[in-house]
Amino acid sequence: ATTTTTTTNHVFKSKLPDIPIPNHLPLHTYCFQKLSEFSDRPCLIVSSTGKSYSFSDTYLISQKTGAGLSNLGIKKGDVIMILLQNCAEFVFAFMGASMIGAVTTTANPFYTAAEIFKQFKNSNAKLIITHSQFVDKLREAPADGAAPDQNNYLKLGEHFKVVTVDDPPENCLHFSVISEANEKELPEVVIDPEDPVALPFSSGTTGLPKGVILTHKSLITSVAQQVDGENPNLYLKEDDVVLCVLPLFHIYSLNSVMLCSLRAGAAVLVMHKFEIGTLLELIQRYQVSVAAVVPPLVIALAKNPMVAQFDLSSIRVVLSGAAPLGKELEEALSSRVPGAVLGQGYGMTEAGPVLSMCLAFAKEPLPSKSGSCGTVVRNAELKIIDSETGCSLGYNQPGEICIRGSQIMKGYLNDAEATATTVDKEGWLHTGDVGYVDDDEEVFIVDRVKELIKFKGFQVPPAELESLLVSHPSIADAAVVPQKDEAAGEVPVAFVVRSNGLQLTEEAVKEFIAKQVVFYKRLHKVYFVHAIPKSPSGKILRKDLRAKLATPTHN
Ligand code: 4UW
Repeated sequence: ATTTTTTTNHVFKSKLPDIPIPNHLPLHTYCFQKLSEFSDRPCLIVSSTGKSYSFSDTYLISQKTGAGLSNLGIKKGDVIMILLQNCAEFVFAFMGASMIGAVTTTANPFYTAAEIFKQFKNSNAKLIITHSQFVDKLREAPADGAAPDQNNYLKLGEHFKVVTVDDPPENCLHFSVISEANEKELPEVVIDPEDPVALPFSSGTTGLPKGVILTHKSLITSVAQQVDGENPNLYLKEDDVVLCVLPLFHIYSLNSVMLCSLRAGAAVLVMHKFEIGTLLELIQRYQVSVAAVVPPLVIALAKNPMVAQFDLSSIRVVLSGAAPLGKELEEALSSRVPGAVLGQGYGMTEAGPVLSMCLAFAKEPLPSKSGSCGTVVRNAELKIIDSETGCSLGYNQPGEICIRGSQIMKGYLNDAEATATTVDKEGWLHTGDVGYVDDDEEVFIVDRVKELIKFKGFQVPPAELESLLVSHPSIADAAVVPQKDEAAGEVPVAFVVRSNGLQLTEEAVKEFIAKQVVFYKRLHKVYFVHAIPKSPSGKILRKDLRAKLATPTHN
């Protein structure tokens, strides 16, 4: 049934009652608040070695790491960069930094040197924690985007420190230097709930990646919205084993896997990288009960023939998010894990990140429909606005999704303008996603009006690729848009205007980009055109280009 009434101020709330949230605490205090209830239970299980850390181990090593960071000169408000694949040290470093009031910016270790240093400089980080295999990229990085010259380099060991979790190469320190410090030397710091603790990067609705300031208050609120209360929305138990295969450098895994499990007392099975055979074997061996996944992983679990050889019956919850999950896929997966509840969460880095979560995951579960992204989290408000009028819409009417609550970001780092266009004066965060809320309060996402391209849930900011493209001497203008793709959801493709004749080939353009960006930002197709369609104000008409891709005659 479609309701057509337009309510001028329709605000959607969770079906679960609001709860008290102790968001006056520092994040680490909140996460380890119930430590005594499960101090000897496994907290982190490292799948590659089988090593397990209890909650008290994890707490103690985090304290030591905090003290160690402080010994290296990291102070309250300083930023460290975690450039790690999933490992226990990620957790120790993040929590240790929180304990001394420092801020963690997380980045993908497969980024190119240019991508890493852009974020490193932008966030004014002081130290990088990584694996030795990535250190070569970190040597002699140009101090700005300009052409390198002798006086223009940041030198490893001189201008910044590098800590490796394995054998340290020259001029690097081993992680034990920080993690084996004396926890009694942990400096006493006063942390305000509004102090930043995490600084993930996101391009948001437009432009280049920006630092998203998430405070102690934001992250506590978001975790509590998921796992706190008599009837938690995402019910995690002490005997749960939560799969951590999604990268912790992305906010989804950082928040909904790591922080939520720490708070709730569930064990986290840390997987260094994704490989389907290993994953299946580990699920069986460690009796994984909660699997946080993204749609490409759902494809693997639903379709890979190897799945039949393993016992996946321990899985009781499959949580998918970060990109749209098709109904057919959801149903295909259900037949593989018939005992599990399947559902989605909907997140956005800037939203702290969770906006909505499937209520079938609750302690007292409520029914949910296939294709829905769940219901808005508790202690928050969601509205759907008409993009033309800005008025809020009622049930079943699609419009831009907006969210308000203590969990959302404080703002973008050093970018008041982008902050003001994303979070309005009344505190509503505008997501750039188009969706509606149905009669049962379930959120359905139908489109994206922002520029962002998502490759397997990873962010691909078109503006970043466009600025690289126009830096090519033979390119006059360029636009990058998403093209639908079965395996990745979306892939970036470019429309390019050549500046001097026809010499420049598609291959050359692809290669030019490929050597400057991480694998998932590579162009899958280049279309040469005479002009890029633009609005009178000079904005690329992305909708027109997307429409062009949908028709067979666009070349
Ligand atoms: N369906 C369709 C979805 C969905 C979606 C996100 O990289 P970011 O900034 O952030 C994320 C965070 C995802 C997330 C965090 C915590 C969590 O519990 C959870 O539930 C499983 C998911 O992806 O990208 C944000 C953009 O990604 C799209 C949407 O466009 C959003 O603005 N997106 N989730 N379920 N699209």
